[in-house]
Amino acid sequence: MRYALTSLLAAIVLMAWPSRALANLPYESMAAAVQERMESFWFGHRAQPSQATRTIVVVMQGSRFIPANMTVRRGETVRFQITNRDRIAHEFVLGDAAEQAEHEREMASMPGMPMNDPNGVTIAPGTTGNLVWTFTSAGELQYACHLPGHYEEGMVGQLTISE
Ligand SMILES: [Cu+2]
Repeated sequence: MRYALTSLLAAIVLMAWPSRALANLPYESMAAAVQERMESFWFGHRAQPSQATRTIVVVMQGSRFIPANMTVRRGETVRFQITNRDRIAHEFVLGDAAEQAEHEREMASMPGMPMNDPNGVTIAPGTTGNLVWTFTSAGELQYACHLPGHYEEGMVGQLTISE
């Protein structure tokens, strides 16, 4: 299912791209470029820790995010340093309302599936993890956990990307 979706996305990306841009690329470069495109979202893309210009500390406790809302600026590369103080795992997934709804559906249909989406991390109980993200457009996002029941019970925060 995921493979079929990935292939479909690759086809769409290739169709949407000016063909001249791809004509002279060796296969490996083309594959890497397509992969990079697919891992981009309207609000940005994953980045390397060394590129971060700011760290935001996030705590997961009682199946809630602390803080419950935050603001970043367009163009910033932020390292979210996320500590899970609970005895169960939690996710930190970036996305707009549509992306969160999609992730919620995926998790409901495949419970226990390990996260492999570039826009999120799973944090094991009692540990700290990182997600480094470059925000490329202004808008409204959420950060959310999609373990069964968590999102609907309020494990979601509001993130504003300002100009
Ligand atoms: Cu959770």
